Amino acid sequence: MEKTLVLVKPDGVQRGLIGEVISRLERRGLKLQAAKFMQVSNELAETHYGIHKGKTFYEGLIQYITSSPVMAMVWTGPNAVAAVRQTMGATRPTESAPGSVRHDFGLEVGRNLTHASDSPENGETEVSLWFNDSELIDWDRAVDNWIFE
Ligand code: IDP
Ligand code: MG
Repeated sequence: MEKTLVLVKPDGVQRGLIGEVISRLERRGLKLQAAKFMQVSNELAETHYGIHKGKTFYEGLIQYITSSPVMAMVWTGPNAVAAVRQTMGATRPTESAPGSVRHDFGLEVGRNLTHASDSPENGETEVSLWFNDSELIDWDRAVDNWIFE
């Protein structure tokens, strides 16, 4: 089943939105596999956002993600990547769909509250960057058959 890395970024943590984000993902039917509250190192930030190196917002992005703790999580489910990106909304809050997290809580792209992997391949890569295999819990959820076809 697809996996996706979700981060509640420092602004989401500071604003008390960890529970809100988890609640939306649980309500949707996605399944939690791992979670940790952590301070992101410069090294991890630079690896995670390596694709953006050289862009105008890169330095600010590294500063943002390392400025305060994040809640890092792995969520799984059918089409987990697309489902979570949809729940989070478009990168720019003013372009995100009403009802999405970035729409409902955000205004600026540089304070857009969450991260979610953008493809199944990047989901795998990001999950292994942020979590050890031993931290991923493969568990049976009683309602799985009522959510997963
Ligand atoms: P994503 O988080 O929706 O996948 P990306 O394009 O991968 O968006 O950008 C990574 C992160 O970099 C965004 O979530 C946002 O925090 C930040 N970012 C992207 N574009 C800008 C910008 O133009 N100004 C400031 N920050 C930006
Ligand atoms: Mg991205």
